[in-house]
Amino acid sequence: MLYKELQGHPRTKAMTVQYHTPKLSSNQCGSTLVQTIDAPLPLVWSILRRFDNPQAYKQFVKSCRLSAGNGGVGSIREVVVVSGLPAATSTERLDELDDECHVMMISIIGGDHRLVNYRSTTTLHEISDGGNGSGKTVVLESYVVDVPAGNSKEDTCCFADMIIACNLRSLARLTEKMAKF
Ligand code: A8S
Repeated sequence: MLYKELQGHPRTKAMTVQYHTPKLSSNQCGSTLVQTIDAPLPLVWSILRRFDNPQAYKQFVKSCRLSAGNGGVGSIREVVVVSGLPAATSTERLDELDDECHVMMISIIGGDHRLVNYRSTTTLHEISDGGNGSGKTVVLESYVVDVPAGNSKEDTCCFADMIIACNLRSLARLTEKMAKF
């Protein structure tokens, strides 16, 4: 319902076409996830934009340190993931961070896991509150990734979707709690 409303919004429509219509080659898969958050966009952006601190809301991240840059575009982070996943580490680069349009793009460039050539784009969209400061935010996150040899597109996307959905729900829980204070 909210997403439908948003899609009708000209600016969001343009951003959806520009950022969330990935071109897939035959050995790739991808999808777009949506999360509505009952917290104002500036608050959600302040948490999301911290490339150096994904563990603020990503529950599968055990630790993270920057190996290049200071959190701006071109920075590289070394992520260690919690145990129990088919992965241990991930090396990720910040490709775009647009504080005006609220666009963040990340590439996974290495690490010990199966999501090769993973690239994601996350954008935030404000649902207007009529000026009383109680605005909501819609998060759109899309990604493209290579399908590993011996895996199906469905299984690969199902795995990535599960992680992203957890991340977005956790971002919602955190910022909704912060918004109450
Ligand atoms: C993100 C998105 C994803 C992260 C995946 C899909 C990952 O960090 C985890 C398990 C893996 O097998 C791959 O925005 C990788 O974080 C939790 C280590 C990359």
